[in-house]
Amino acid sequence: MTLTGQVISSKAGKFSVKTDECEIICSAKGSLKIKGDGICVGDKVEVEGNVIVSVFKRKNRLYRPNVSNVDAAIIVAADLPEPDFYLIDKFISNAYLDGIPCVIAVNKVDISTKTYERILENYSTCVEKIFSVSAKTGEGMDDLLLYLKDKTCVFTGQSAVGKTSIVNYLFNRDYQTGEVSEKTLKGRQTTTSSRIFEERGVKIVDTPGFSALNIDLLKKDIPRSYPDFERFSTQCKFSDCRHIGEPDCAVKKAVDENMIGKDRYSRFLEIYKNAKENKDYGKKN
Ligand SMILES: Nc1nc2c(ncn2[C@@H]2O[C@H](COP(=O)(O)OP(=O)(O)O)[C@@H](O)[C@H]2O)c(=O)[nH]1
Ligand SMILES: [Mg+2]
Ligand SMILES: [Zn+2]
Repeated sequence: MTLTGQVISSKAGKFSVKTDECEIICSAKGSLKIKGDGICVGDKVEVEGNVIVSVFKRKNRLYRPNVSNVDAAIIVAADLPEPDFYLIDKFISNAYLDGIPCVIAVNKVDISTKTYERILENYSTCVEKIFSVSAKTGEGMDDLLLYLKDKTCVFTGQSAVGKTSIVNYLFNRDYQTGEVSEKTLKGRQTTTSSRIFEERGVKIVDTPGFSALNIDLLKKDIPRSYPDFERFSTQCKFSDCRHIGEPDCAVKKAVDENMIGKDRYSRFLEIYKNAKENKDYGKKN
């Protein structure tokens, strides 16, 4: 008998597949594993016994983190650990290239709203929406929940910003969370693999999040990976303008006229300068 379901988590070559009736731990048919793209959390699959025998065509696929069939990515940020704007920039670019809309949820606003204000300044024109929330007090959660309703959203962001805490709050659960180390002020990685949680029409993919090491873009892709540059870049003199100093660059002009943030643009130049020419990283987690 063949069942259909969705991969809700994966670990060490085993996949949890949720069907209408039950959850089955599966392995994958050999030919699926070697097909290059593999199987990822979010995939809709066909199962025979305990074996995934086929993967349905994906609506989309995000590589960092590795998930498919999502409606949006929620970037979670907070005061602590301090936000890394380079990471957020790169994440937005990656998602944009993969065709996935982004929103930002600034968590821990019970401590301070400083990060929320900085995120508003930097990203208002880059993402669909910016929420201010607290998993501790529940502030802002109604608005976030309204957005999440009837969607599948992947939560991403630095460790310890509170991704799992938000899932716990929304679903009234008690999944394991981590601490921000007092010594390094960096987060500990508590969530070690991605997993889909589902309740009342809300599907959230909780992930271990990203770090500087596992999110990178190719140099050639960067100039067209900025959603907020798009409405200007069509007017650049050269259709392949990289916006790094070419004549009659409409993006640079927009920066001079404060239509694009100066900080966002200077980080863009830095990211471009440091990007790799060639793909020497694997497209997996
Ligand atoms: N003050 C405050 N602390 C929070 C909030 N959300 C999470 N935390 C704390 O931040 C730490 C990391 O949370 P966790 O959910 O594991 O972060 P994750 O790594 O992004 O999943 C934990 O100690 C939480 O108690 C919040 O809204 N306010
Ligand atoms: Mg977590
Ligand atoms: Zn340009």
